[in-house]
Amino acid sequence: PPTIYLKDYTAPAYLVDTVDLDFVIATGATTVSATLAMRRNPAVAAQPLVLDGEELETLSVAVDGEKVPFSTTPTTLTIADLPDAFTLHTVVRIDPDRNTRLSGLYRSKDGYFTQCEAQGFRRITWFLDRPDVMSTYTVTLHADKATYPVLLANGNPVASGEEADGRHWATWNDPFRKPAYLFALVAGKLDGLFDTFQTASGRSVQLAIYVEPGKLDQCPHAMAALQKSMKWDEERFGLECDLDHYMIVAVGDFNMGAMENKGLNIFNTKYVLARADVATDVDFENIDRVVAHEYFHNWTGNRVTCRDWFQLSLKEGLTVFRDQEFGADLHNRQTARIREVRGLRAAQFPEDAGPMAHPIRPASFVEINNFYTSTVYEKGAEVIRMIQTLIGRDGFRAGMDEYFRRHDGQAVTCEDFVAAMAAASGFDFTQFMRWYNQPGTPHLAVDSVFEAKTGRYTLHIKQSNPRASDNHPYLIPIRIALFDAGGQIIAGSDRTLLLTENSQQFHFDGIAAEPVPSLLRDFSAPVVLDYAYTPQQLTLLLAHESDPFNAWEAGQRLASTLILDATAAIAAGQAPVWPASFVDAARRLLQTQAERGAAFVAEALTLPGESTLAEALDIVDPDALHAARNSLRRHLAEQLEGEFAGLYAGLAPHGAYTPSSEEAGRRALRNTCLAYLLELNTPAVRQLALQQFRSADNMTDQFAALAALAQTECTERETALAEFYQRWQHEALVVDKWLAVQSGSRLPDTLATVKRLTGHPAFDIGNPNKVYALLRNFGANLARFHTPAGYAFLAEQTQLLDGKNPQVASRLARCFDRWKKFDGERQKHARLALESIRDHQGLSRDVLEIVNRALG
Ligand code: HT7
Ligand code: ZN
Repeated sequence: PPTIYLKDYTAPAYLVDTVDLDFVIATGATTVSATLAMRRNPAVAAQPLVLDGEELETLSVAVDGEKVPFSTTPTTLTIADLPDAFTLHTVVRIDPDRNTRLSGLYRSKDGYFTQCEAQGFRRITWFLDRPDVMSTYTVTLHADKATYPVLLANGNPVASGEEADGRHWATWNDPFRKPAYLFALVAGKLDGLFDTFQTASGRSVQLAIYVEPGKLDQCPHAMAALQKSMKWDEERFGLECDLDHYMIVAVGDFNMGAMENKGLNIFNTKYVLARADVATDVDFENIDRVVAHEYFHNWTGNRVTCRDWFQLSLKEGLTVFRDQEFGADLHNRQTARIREVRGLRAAQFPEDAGPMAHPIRPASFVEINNFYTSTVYEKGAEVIRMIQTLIGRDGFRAGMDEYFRRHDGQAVTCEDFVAAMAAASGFDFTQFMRWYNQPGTPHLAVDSVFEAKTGRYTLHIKQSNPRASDNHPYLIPIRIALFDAGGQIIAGSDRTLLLTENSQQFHFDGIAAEPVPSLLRDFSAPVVLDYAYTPQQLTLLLAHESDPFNAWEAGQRLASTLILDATAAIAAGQAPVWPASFVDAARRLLQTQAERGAAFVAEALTLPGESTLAEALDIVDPDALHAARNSLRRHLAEQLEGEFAGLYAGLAPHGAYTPSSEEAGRRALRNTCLAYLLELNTPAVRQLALQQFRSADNMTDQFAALAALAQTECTERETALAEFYQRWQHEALVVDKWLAVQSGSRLPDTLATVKRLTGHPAFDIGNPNKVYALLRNFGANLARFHTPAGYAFLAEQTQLLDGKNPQVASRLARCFDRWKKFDGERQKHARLALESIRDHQGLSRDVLEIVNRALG
């Protein structure tokens, strides 16, 4: 398959001013008539019109009412000799009932839905399917009234009526110019929750959330999240909703999380449906974030969109940053930042160190769907965050204002965004652009020297990025403070250093005694930082650092060093050694719950994950790493049993469940204590867990008990798993949890369990949520996946899935990304598995790109 390069971008040869679409929806075939008002782009040399299409059966093509000669390939329709302006009319037949890719128009349980980003619109009709072609749309849907009573499209309802044979129709008009990827329609049997939002300028926006019949009681949280997002965007960024109607539709079959179609968002049910008994605290919080994310796209993505798909991070990085800020304001800023960085290290850092490494603005791709990545989204958000750090909150707000002043209604590039920030702040971002153009995580090596005689403390910082194409330096903001031996910040030492050279020194004068540096506070840049901290220095920071992120970071560094040393010891046949000082630090942490907050303590007690730890090793022995981490957990449980048990009892719920961040923090810490206690595997603790599982009035506590039991071989585990399925088998999202808890288990027979579950009625390879819960979650299970049989199994499943849904199959194939980090024997089997995928007949370009890169 061809590679597409950013450097080859050219403006479209034709523009589409208006689009009129007529959908006749019927089982087995849908007919789409398109009327496009088109003209040549005066800025581009004359050339034939080449439209994009995929799996379309062309019934007719006419220009200005006359049939014209045209030629087609499976993916193009070409017409030569066109006037400067004309009306193109095409009629195609499509088959949404057999569209298992879930891209374009497809059928799900309760009706028909669309997903057009990135290039799904071409699966609906012939079009210039690229984000820099923007048009206004009028859409009419016809369908059977009893089966599909709800007919929706972008914009405002214009008219509706009845037709023969029990059918009905509705016409919608979207007054905003938009690219085709923001098009949406829905025809289904759905229940709706309705509300309104009064904007700052006094306009009333009609809000609606449509869900599967019977699920209305799981919608109020998403509706509240939407209203909060709308208010927040007015207050923080002065951005008001421009729509009369804002609709969210939830669908159970969806490749990703949600989609920001103009005025008609389509969501994975996972990010809409919530009720205390079926959704966890994390689900509630994720819903807040995703609802906000899609709403925020209305400005950052829809009003100002991307010129081309290489600019994806222009909208995604910025919108993730905005949803992170919203989440931090709504919940707990301290733990929000910790979780963001934990996620970045678990997914983005490995991506940036592996075969799929790419800049946040890639220079090339084979399949754009493969670039909806953690790098484009999460690292992209870190880059935006650094811009705010460099010019301050007010400067950033002024930059946003300038961005909209310059580019409202346009399709633009990342340079345009940064230029607006530069114009508003006067900051020179020339060197900063390296963050957009280079792959890889920069490494910082920091040394310090203290001269008692002069009272000068010097930090020497060297930066490097072996993945970059050259060794030019990045501009890196490094927040720092110096601590004295008593744990106080030394006055004036709290500042942001700007690292601009490959090697640079920073001096601090008037320092009385050697300080402890707290580097990269609040994780001010997405880098790996090496400094030879002593355990005593880290213990001091863990206890005293007022920046919660760096306090947490100190604990993570302490634990990482111990686990990595123990991994080497176990691999060499020795027993791990756990210093008493670490246990003491953990004990003190448990005692500070009241001052520091339960949520923070829960985060601080959570050891770094295995995939994050693996990144620090050249060759990973997953069994030794797994044994080392488990051994430390068990050691903490043994040493702190009384403390864990006391806190568990002390944090017992008082009153009915609320998803508030305060209460969620208490539950998180209590459940962390329970999970540690279960490491002791005593009958009493197992009964305690089973009792919590059975008596909990909310999914957070019920699932936490199940998840902890799932890590331990015992009858209580099997009882809880059986009862859970029995009770929740009709709640699809809860069944996903049941699958995930088993595929993520550390039990030695997990692969056999996962294989068995692929044949269970609860599993459906056609449903992305089920694939992610069972198969991809297994692929993230370091010790259980990285075996010859694990590789062979996921290779087989990837091939099977590719025939149905290449986008989801290629996400599954990403489980192999880090295969070269494992020993020779494992590598041999991983290579065979990857080659078997590559050689599979008819493999999609989605999976081929991933596998070729992995093998490359
Ligand atoms: N902008 C949306 C991207 C998306 C998507 C992309 C490819 C295939 C399916 C998809 N569903 C949604 C999601 C977002 O970032 O808001
Ligand atoms: Zn997005």
